[in-house]
Amino acid sequence: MIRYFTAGESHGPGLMAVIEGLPANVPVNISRVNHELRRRQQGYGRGRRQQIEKDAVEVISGIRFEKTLGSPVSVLLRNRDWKNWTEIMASGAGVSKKVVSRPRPGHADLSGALKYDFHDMRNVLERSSARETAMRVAVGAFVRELLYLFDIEIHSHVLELGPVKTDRSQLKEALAGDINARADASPVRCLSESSGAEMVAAIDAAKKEGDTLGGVIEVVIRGLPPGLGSYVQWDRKLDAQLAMALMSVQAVKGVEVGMGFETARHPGSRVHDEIHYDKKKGFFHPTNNAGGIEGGMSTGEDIVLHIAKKPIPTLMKPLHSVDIDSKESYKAHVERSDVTAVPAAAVICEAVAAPVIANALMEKFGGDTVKDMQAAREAYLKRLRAF
Ligand code: EPS
Repeated sequence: MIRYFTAGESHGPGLMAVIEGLPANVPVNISRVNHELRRRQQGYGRGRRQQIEKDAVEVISGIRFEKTLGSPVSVLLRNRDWKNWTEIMASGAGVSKKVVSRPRPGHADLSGALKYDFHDMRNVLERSSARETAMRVAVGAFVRELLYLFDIEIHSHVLELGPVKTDRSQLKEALAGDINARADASPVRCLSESSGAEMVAAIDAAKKEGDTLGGVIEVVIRGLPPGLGSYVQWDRKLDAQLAMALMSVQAVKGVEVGMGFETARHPGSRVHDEIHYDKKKGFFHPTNNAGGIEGGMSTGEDIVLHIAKKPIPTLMKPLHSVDIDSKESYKAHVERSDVTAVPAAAVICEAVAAPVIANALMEKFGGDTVKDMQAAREAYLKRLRAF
C-alpha cells in the first residue's frame, strides 16, 4: 500500500516527500516525472512566482539504475524563490520584520492562527499554500510510472472557469481522444477553443478588478478492469477514497462522481446505466452516468470525476478583515498571488488520484514486485473472459 507524506513551506528551502509502498522493479523515467511538474506550472492566470520556479526533482532514495527498489522513494524539490526569503523564513534566532496579522477571508489564516496560537499568520500560510501541490504532483508522477505498466491513464481538462462554461455535449470527439494532449495545448486546459478564449478573457477581466476565479475540473481515468475497490467495507470504496484525495487538494470544495448531483434530480430509469453483453467485449454499459464506479468498485468503464475549486482567497482588492492583535477593521493581507490556478489544479487532481488507483490495483494484484502483479492481473482477466 502506498502512503506518502509531504513536507515544506512555500518560501522555505524546498519541499520533500517520502513515498512508501511502491512495488519493486518499476522502471522510473525521471524526465517524465519532471514533465508532470512542468505541466502543473502551465496555465494562464498564474502570478510571477511561476517564472521564478523551475521545478525538478532530486531523488534521495528508493531508486537504483532507473528502477524502484521497493524501499521508500524520497525526493526533494528546491524552492528557487527561497533565496529571496532567507531572512523572513530563517530557522535560526530572531524575529520577523514582516508580520501577517490581517487574515484573508477564505484562507486558512484565521483558523490556523487560533488553533496553533500564532500572531504571525505567515506561520500558517507558508504550509497551507498551494506550493505544496508541486510535491503532490511529483508523488503522483512516480506512482504513474507503475500505472503505465498496466495501461492506466489519468487525464484532466477544465470544464468551467469563472463565468465560462463549456458545453460538454459538444466535446464528445475530444473526450474520446487523447484528452491530456489537447488540454496541455490550451492555456486554460479547455477542450473547446472558443470557451478557452472566453476563459482567458474572463481571467484578464478578473485581474483588472483585483479579483480571482475558481472553476470545475473533469478527471478521466482509463484502463481499469472491473472490480477495483470493494463494497464490503466503507473505507475500501474506490469513490470514497478518490473523494478524500481530491478534497484534500487546496481550495477544492466539491467532488462529483459521474452524473453526481444530477442523479438526484432524475428518476432511476434515466440515471442507471443498462447492462449489455458482447462476445468480444464481455459485459458493458452503453452509457456511463455512474462515472465508472458502482458499489465502490470500478465497472470497467472510464472513471469520470468533477472537482469544484473555489477562487483563490488572496485578492488584490482585498475583502473586509480584522487585525488579530488590535481587533480593528482593516482590509485583508495582500500577498503576491495568482488570479486563477484552475488549470494547474486539474493536473494536481490527476496526480492525487494516482496513489488511490495504484492502491486499489495493489490490493487486487499484490504489491511486492511488478512481475507478480502483472501475472495476477493476467490471471484475473483470463478468469473474467471465461466468466
Ligand atoms: C500561493 C501563492 C503564490 C502561488 C503559490 C501558491 O505564491 P507566492 O505567494 O510565492 O507568489 O504562486 O503557488 C506556487 C508557488 C506553486 O508552485 O504553485 C498560495 O498562497 O497558495
